[in-house]
Amino acid sequence: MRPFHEQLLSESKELWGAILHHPFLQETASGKISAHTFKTWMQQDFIFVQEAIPFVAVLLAKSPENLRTNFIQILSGLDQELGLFRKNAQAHGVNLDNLKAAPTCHSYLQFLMSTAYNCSFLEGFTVLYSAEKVYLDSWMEVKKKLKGKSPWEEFINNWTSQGFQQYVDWLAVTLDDLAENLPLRQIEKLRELFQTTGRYEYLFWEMAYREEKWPALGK
Ligand code: MP5
Repeated sequence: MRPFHEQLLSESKELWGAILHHPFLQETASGKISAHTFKTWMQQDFIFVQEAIPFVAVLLAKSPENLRTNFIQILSGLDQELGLFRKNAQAHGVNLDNLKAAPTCHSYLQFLMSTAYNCSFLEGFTVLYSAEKVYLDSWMEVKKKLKGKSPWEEFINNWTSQGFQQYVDWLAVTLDDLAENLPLRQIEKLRELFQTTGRYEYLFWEMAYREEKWPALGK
């Protein structure tokens, strides 16, 4: 039988295609993306990575003992990634203080935290795999189509590095192991969470590209 993570990906082909063809990624690769739009993503993703720390920490608390070391490493990686954002923000004059999550970023983070707290470890793990796989594939697409030198190179390199690819491969095979012999009802729940996460990822590029904002209706 096909590994579970491959089944998930093959069921999400259309969604993945839409993500990879998103103008945010295509224009980042071609160099057409406006600096303002890219900086909007930078700010929102900084918030996302900051809040991914408690998400992963709750998964760590629920994780089987043999996976704890991996989760400690994931947490440390996230902390280092915040440094990458701070360094690039300074270089490009981007403010990272007192940011407010835009509506999509806000709901995606609510979804992550509610999955971490209210669902099983495996359900949270599936969400983590989906989010990381989207980032690997998205930035790989940018790298593949890249024309010339990009001012956003450090971000492209971060999510296309060998270390990141190995980490996402590890998530995939670990998910396959954990999902083995699971009752169909539970498999269905994992499928749904995988897809929902992928849809939020699509919306995240949309949010950045359209520079989504809360309506200005008073405080
Ligand atoms: C990731 C991210 C990847 N930074 N932002 C979104 C919206 N989705 C996925 O996570 P990480 O922890 O930066 O590798």
